[in-house]
Amino acid sequence: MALTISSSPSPSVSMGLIEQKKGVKHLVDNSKDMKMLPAEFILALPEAERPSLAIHGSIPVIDLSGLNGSIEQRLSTIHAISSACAEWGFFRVTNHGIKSCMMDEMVKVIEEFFRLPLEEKMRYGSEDVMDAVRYGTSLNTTRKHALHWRDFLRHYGGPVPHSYHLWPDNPSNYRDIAKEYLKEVWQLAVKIFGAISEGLGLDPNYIERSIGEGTQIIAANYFPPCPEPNKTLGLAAHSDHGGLTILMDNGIHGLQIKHNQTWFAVPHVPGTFVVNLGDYLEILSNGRYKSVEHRAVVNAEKTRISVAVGHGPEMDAIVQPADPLIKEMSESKYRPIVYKDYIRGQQSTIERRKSALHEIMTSSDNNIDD
Ligand SMILES: O=C(O)CCC(=O)C(=O)O
Repeated sequence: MALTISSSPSPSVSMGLIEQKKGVKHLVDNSKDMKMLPAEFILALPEAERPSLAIHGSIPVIDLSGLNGSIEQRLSTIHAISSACAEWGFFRVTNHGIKSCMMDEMVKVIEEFFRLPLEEKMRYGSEDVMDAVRYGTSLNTTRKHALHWRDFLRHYGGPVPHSYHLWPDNPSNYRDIAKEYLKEVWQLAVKIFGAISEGLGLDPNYIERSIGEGTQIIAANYFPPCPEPNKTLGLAAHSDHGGLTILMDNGIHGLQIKHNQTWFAVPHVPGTFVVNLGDYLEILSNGRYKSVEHRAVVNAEKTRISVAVGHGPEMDAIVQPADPLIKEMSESKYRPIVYKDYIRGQQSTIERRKSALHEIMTSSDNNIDD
């Protein structure tokens, strides 16, 4: 079907639902002279929330080699992680043990996937947020709200990836590369979970035990160049539902995080990962640590690719604060909820931000997040 996008500078250009579902890469590839953003993508962003107004800042940097060093180095690294979790909810890790060539290979195969013909990617098209493998676009195309300038591929991973046989088989090396990458990233998450457990005064294996078999979800995001990047977003402000997300990108800037009510642009640093806390850790820590709102902005010149891997408990786990922390604070600040119900609720909200988390808070006083 022909696109209804016109190159005329009319603010009313708009797309049909079928065209929307084909995604933004398809849209850009088929509208060479697009000067204006189609109306569906224009987000009502308050002036202070405009992507270009973010402050350039730096998040804490943690050298993870300290966790394998002397007792003093280990304790000082745990202390640094604990402070970063309490103050920022975001930090960058260096000396994490994953080779740069493996990171590069993963980004490359993701890029090859998105460059496949649309019909090939559409084999994985799905709007059910719980499906094992999903290719899609925006945040939720079934809802009547402004679209986001992003296509994505998502699937489960895990130390023993049960859905491996469903992962994309084109590019032909995708499964092998993703399996190896996700295994290493899982081990990294477990290592950081251990340090966070200790920093919370819990047994070092506390979080690892709480997640059981665990859930690992990869979200590979593709953000093509956008004609009016200041009017839309690649991904709206949201917190992640899991415990820890481990993120890298292809070197093109785009991640912004909300800290002290201000948007900060997080620069790309080659060979490092950006790690952030999700809602599961806010709940488990009984609010001592906060999950942090973040978003992806787009740009007019270059395609950005980001690869976010989230780690949380197994789907049927009951998510609730750790017992020792409830005792310490004499209250539980969050109502228990089954993890998969939490995900379903969070993924179907229109106003993402931290609205799903606010729903399970026991006191409205807790709604101040950062
Ligand atoms: O692209 C980014 O930097 C952020 C990605 C992200 O937040 C997500 O996939 O949930």
